Amino acid sequence: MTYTRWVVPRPSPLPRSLALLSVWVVVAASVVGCAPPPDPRFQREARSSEPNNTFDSAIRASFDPSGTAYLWGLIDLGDIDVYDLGSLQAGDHVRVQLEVTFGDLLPTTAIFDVEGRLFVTNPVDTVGSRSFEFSEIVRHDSPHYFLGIAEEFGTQTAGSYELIVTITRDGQVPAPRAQIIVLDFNGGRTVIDDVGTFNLSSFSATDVGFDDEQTDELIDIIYQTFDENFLPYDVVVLTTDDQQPDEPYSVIHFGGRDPDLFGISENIDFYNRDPEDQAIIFVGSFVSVFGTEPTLEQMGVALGNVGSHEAGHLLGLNHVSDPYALMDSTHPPDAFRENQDFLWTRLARQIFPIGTQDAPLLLYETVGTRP
Ligand SMILES: [Ca+2]
Ligand SMILES: [Ca+2]
Ligand SMILES: [Ca+2]
Ligand SMILES: [Ca+2]
Ligand SMILES: [Zn+2]
Repeated sequence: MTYTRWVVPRPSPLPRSLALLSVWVVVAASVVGCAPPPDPRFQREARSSEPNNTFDSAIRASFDPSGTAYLWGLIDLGDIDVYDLGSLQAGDHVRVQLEVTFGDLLPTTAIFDVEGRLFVTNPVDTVGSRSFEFSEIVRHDSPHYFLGIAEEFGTQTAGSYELIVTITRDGQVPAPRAQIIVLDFNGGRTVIDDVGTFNLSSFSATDVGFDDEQTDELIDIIYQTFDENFLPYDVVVLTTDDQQPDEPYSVIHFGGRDPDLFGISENIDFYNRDPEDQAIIFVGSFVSVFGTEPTLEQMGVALGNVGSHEAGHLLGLNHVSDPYALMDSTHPPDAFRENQDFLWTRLARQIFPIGTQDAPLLLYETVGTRP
């Protein structure tokens, strides 16, 4: 899976609206006519339950005594179904099993707290799947958690689903764990799991249109930008000039070029299960992409911010839509040569059509605060 921060063209939301009703009728009729009736255990989303497209209009999921809810519903083009899972406490374990039972629906799911802040989504390796499961441990108490289902962004698919949500109570909350991140400017053969093998040249300021003598100054600006972005969090930022740490560490490589990408990360590693994952910043992609020619300082800030963005993915953060946020994926490149930070702001529509991501909270829950 590749995660980029290239500007993604956004289709106009208007033309689809006319098609909605007819597609609903076709899918609904087909489900009634052809699909087997849902298992009687499943709580059926009735037409009268719609719109249930927001946290405020969520359908209350009913759980059996063992803590399992069986939910059945229909996603029409542009539809979102939101279920209220009720109150969850830190340490509760939530397991989601989703299966598309009819239609061409490519589903995506996300769970949010009462403030609409993202808790977890289905993992990136389930993108394009019609059946998947995932689980996660709740990090903070909330009187309501909400589970949303929608079509994957831009797929224009629809269908019915069966959703089984199982909650196991009274578990342990994993303690936040510090993370070391090494900024690697040396180049060389770089193997990134599930992504590919790259032969990167060692970093030079000439890669981004400056003089070779400015390389050390540029690296210093990149380091300072990166370190400033992670200042509140227990993330130790090193470069390949530092002694190689004994503990596990993640690596952000700076080198190479790619026709479509500024950077690529191994994963969106929710709650940082893997402390040894990697990302690449394709420095050659930063030439001739800005509205005006950047200064050396602006180029260093842009490289440091995009490096921080990829590191954010390696710590579990998703894309948002906000030019001041490091995890932004929807604004032109000029945004990331200015100061950006990890912010609580709205999710990119590509991730989920409603809700926010509180990046500072997720980072505190994942790596903790810097001592
Ligand atoms: Ca629905
Ligand atoms: Ca709905
Ligand atoms: Ca990681
Ligand atoms: Ca910043
Ligand atoms: Zn990204």
